[in-house]
Amino acid sequence: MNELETTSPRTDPASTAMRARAKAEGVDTIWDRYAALGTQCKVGELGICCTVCHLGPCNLGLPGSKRPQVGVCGATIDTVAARRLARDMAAGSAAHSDHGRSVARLLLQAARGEAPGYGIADEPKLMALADELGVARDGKSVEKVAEEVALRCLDQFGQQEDAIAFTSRAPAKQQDDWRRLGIMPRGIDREVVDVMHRTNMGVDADHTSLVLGGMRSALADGWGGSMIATDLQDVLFGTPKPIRAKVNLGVLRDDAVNILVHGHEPALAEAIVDAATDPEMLEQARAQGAADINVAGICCTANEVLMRRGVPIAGNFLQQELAIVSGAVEAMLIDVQCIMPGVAQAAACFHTEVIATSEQAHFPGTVHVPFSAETAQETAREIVGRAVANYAHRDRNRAMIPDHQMDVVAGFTTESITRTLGGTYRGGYRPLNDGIIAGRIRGVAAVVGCDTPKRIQDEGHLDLVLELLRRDILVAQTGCSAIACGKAGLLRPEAALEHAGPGLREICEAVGIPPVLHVGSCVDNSRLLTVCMEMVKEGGIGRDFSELPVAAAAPGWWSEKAIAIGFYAVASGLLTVLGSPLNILGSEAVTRLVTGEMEGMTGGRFAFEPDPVAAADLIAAHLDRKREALKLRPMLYEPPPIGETPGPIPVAVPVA
Ligand code: MSK
Repeated sequence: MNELETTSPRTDPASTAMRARAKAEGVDTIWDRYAALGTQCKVGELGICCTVCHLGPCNLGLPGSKRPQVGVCGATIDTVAARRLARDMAAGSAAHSDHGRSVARLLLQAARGEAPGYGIADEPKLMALADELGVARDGKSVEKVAEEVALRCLDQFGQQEDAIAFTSRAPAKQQDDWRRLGIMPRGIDREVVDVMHRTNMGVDADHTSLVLGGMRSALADGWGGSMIATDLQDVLFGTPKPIRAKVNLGVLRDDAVNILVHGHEPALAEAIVDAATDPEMLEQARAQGAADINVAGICCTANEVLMRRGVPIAGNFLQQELAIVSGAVEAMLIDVQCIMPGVAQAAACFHTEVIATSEQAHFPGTVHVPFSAETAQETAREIVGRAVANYAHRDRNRAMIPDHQMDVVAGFTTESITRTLGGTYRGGYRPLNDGIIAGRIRGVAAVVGCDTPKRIQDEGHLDLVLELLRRDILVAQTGCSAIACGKAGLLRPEAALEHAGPGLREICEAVGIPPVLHVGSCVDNSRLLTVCMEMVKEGGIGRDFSELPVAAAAPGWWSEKAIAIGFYAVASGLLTVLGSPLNILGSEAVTRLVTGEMEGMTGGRFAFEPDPVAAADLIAAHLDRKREALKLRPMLYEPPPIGETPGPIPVAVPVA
C-alpha cells in the first residue's frame, strides 16, 4: 500500500510529521507492517475459516466455489462464522470485564487498608452504589461499606444463577427481551466460559443460538464488567467533571522529562501523576537539567487520567509509535490492552524505556516493573525515577516534537451531564429531552472505538461526526474516536459555532457544551447505557432504548472489545453502524441475523457502511423514524448545505 492512501492533507500535521520522520529514521510503524503483509486472508475475512479444533484449519469456500462448504466435522459456513463471532464477543467481554475485576479488587484492598495511596474519592457515589447493591450501611464506616460494595461487585463475576445486578438499570422492555431470548447474563465469568464451551467442536452448531450465546457474554460486559470498572473507578479516583486539557503529540515537552501512560487500567497511572508532582522527584529532574516532569497519555489510560486529572493526551492507538519517534519520550508505561508489541521495536531506535507493569502483559524488549496495589506508590516513584535518569540520554539532535496540539473539554459523565444540562440544584436531562422533542436536536449518536491503519488516519471519525453535527445530532464519544475528534478541535465549545446545525448550536450555546461530548474510555461506553437510561427516565422520547432517537457507530473499529461493545449496544436496542463489516460476510444467514432479523428480537441491529456521509444518512434516517414513531414535531431547521456548516476541519493550531 502506498502511504498516501492512509494520509490526506487533512491528517493532523503532528502525525504526518512523525510518520515522515519514522520513514527517514527507518523505524517501521503499523502502516509499514500492514503494507508488508499485502493482501490479507480473504477466507478469514469472510469468517469461513474454522480453527476451533485440530481437525482443521478448515478453509471453506463460498457456495458455487470449488472449495467444500463444510468442515471435516460437518460444520457449515453458518456454524463456522457464528462460532468465530461468538468467540470474538467473549474475548472482548473478557478483556473489559477483567479490567472491572481489577478495579473491584483494588477497591477491596483500599477498603481494607492494604493499598496505601488509594482511598475513596467519591463517597456519595459509593453510598448510592451500596444502596443499589443492597449493602446495608447503617452505622458502618465508609471503609466497611466500600469493602462490602467491592465484594458484591466481585460476586458478579462468579455468580451462577439470576441476573447480574446492574441489568436492573435497564428499561423493563430490554430486560424482558433478554429473558425471552434467554440472554439475560448471569455471572460475568460464567457467560465467557459458556461461550468458550458452546463454541467447542461438537457443542452448539446453530448459528442463531451461537450468536445469542455470544450476546449474553457481551451483555455481561456492558451491564457488568465494564459498568463495574466505570463505577468503581469513579469511587476510587473521582467521578469526572468537565475539564479543559490539550491533545496531540505537541503536548510532549522539550524542556521536561516526558512520561507516557498507555493502555487501559489507570491504577498505576494515577500514582504516576502524583509521583510526577512530588517535590523530591521534581528536584531530581532539575538536577538532570529538566524544567519539569510531564505526564501524558496514549489510548484509554490517557482518557481515564484526562477525564479526572486533565492530563494531556499525546495520541490515540495509531499514534503510540509516533510518540516514541519524537525521540523525546523518556519512559512509556504500559498496562494492558491495545499496546502494540511494535512500541518496543520503535523504542529500540531511541532512548525511550518501555516499562511493562501488568503480570498479564509481558513484552519482549521492555523492562518489567510489576504493579501491585500494596506498593504502587513506590513503584510509581521508581518508574518516574527511571524516566528522570533517562533524560540525560535524550539525543537533542534527534529529538523533534511536533508543535501541534489542540484544546479539548472532556469529563462528561452520566452525572456531570445532569449537572451541566440542568444546573447544580436542579440537575436533569430535561433540556436534552426538550431539545429533541422541540426538533432542535434530531437525536444522539455515540461515535466510539478504535482507528485502523486500513483507512486514512482519523478521517472516518471526523467525516462522520461532522456530518452528524450538520444534521443537528448531538455526538457522544469514547476511546480513540474521541481523541481523533479532539485533535481536530471538535471537543471545544466553539465547535458548535463552526460545525453544528442551527438547532444543535442553539442548545450548545445555551448550555455551554461542545457539540461532541467526551464521555471517557472504552469501558466508559457503559456510561452511554446509563445516559440512555436517564433519557428514558426523563420521559417524552421513548420508554426503552429501542424507541429513543439514539444510535451508535464505530467507524474505525478492529478490536474484539469493539465487537463486544457493538453487540451489547445492539442487544440493548440500538442501531450500531460499523465502518467495516464484521468477519461474517461468508455466511448469509449470520449476516442477515445481525443486520436484519435482530431488530425484531432486541430492537437493535448492525449496519455496515464505510462511507461516512452514507453512514450519517443512515443514522439520521433511523433517528427520524424513531421521532416519527414517537410523534415528535418535525425538525425546526433544515441541515445547512455541505460546505457552509460544517466548515473545513481546522488545521490543528499550535498552542502558544
Ligand atoms: S484504546 S480498544 S484502540 S478505542 Fe480503548 Fe482505542 Fe480501540 Fe483500544
